[in-house]
Amino acid sequence: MKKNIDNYDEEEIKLRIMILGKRGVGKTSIFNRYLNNIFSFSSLHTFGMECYRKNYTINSNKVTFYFFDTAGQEKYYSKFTNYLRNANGIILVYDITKEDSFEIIKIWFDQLKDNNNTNSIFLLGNKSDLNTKRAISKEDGITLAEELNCEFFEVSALSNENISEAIEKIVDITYKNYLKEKNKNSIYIEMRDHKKIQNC
Ligand SMILES: Nc1nc2c(ncn2[C@@H]2O[C@H](COP(=O)(O)OP(=O)(O)OP(=O)(O)O)[C@@H](O)[C@H]2O)c(=O)[nH]1
Ligand SMILES: [Mg+2]
Repeated sequence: MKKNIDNYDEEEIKLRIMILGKRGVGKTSIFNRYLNNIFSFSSLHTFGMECYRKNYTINSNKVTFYFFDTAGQEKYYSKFTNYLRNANGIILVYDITKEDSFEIIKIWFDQLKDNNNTNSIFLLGNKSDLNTKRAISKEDGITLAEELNCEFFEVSALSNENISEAIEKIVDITYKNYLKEKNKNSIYIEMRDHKKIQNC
């Protein structure tokens, strides 16, 4: 069977996506809606981290995605550093009715960049159903996403607006970026090997 650069079978591509955001912005609800099509007004706070798995077939390749749902409570943040380093994609979520959840995104983005050089970073404004209580305009979301150079989506776990569209685009982009990175690495290895032979 054909092996990829990490010596895994081609079929065994496994990618990790982490979701981060302040307490109560709706991280767990977004995954619950996407993976199980359920929503609860009494969603419980996440403790530490939970992981969900979903299999995809993308361009005839089998890809398993692991979604890491993190707790928004600050005492857990330091524990995520190692996971962040290994994440292939990162989703930053804010609540469109809570200014503080939006303000903190930029700070987290800068910290993220110290731990992970992935280009697969996404910005999600959740609770778009609460339009009358909106504190962050859609334009502000778009502007921040442009500044951070990432894709932006407004979603609602409650009404299911844009949930699967956003997550599936995130999955697709993360996979494509992973392939780009992998190809870059194999070209580098080929060039290195070539040089070695020349020097012999
Ligand atoms: N109106 C509305 N409420 C939402 C939406 N998504 C989540 N909620 C509510 O917001 C609250 C928090 O949702 P969670 O999904 O538990 O939030 P979380 O980000 O996982 O919170 P932590 O695990 O504590 O970090 C719950 O009461 C949800 O019912 C949404 O799209 N619209
Ligand atoms: Mg949660």
